[in-house]
Amino acid sequence: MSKRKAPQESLNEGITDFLVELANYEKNVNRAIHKYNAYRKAASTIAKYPNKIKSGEEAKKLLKKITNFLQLFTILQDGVGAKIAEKIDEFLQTGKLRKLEKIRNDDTSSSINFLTRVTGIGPAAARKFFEEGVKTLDDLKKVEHKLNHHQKIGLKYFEEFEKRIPRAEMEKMETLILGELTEIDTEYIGTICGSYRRGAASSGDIDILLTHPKYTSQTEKQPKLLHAVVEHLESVGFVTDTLSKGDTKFMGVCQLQPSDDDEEEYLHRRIDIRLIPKDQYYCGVLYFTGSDIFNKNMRTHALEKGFTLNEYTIRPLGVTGVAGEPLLVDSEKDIFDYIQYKYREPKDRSE
Ligand code: DCT
Ligand code: MG
Repeated sequence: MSKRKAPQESLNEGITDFLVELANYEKNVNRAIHKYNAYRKAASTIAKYPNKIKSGEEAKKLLKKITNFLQLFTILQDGVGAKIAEKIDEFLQTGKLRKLEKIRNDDTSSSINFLTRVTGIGPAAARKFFEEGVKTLDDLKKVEHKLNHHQKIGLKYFEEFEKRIPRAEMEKMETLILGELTEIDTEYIGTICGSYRRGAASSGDIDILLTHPKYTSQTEKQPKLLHAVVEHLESVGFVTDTLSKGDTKFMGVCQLQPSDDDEEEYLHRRIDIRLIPKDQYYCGVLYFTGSDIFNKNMRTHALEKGFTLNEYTIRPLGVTGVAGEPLLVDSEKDIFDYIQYKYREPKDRSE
């Protein structure tokens, strides 16, 4: 999962920027995940609005209109709905937000927020480091012995991981990875998911899903299918570091080797590879294509239709609310069909 989201371009960029900044503050500093979701949802709804918003009231109507009952409940419960409208008014009238100015000037908030930008440092670790007096990159370097392996790599490549990956580079990596897969075993199926699959101009990281017809949820675990790929990608010099390597999930670092006509070296990039049983592959592809907001909306719709959907399976819910056996899925479209949701191409799944 990438840490730095691409800014949303819209007529209301000022508003969506401050909503995203508030969202990150709620997640990283307050660990208030519902508030984070409510702010993200508001930002993404406003980003899609084709007019320039002139008042908080206008935004409030917009949020109400598009928000379905379950999400509205979340927003009201957190008291964010009305407060977002107030903030938009303040921003439109004064060009800034006192709450954000305060957060930015507050040593605790700004330090914790900063530390969470290092991969491997979540909100809890960031607070712990802060309480030990560690606030900056230099501070982290001084206490390197206190970092775990993942955090050490995060620190080592901090500047590189902050940079988003241009689509042209993502395309090169896709060609390389899919080509190497067939070198190992022609039966591998791989998909680069995440924002790249949604057609984004840049991506925060590379999210690869992998399956093989010989591996299903009924067979034994087959970690070798994953490890063979990782080792091969290491041997060709593409995978450079490992953050963690389990039976079904590899998290690491990769880098393209420059070809003769490349002027510059490529940066180190975050890469995740997940091995998924074939019968669960399309639920996985759907989930890891996202966006996270699209996934939330689709899951809510599934529930309304009496199904429970996650990254592994779609299952019908009985009258008592108990989930039944997983349904057969052979494409993403099958999942949309089960819940009577109009099929959306990956490029139309930003929310
Ligand atoms: N995902 C999700 N819910 C989350 C996090 C992730 O549903 N809380 C899914 C949707 C996207 C996918 O996993 C990959 O996550 P990211 O890499 O964080 O998102 P992205 O859309 O690929 O964005 P980026 O370009 O920043 O990597
Ligand atoms: Mg991604």
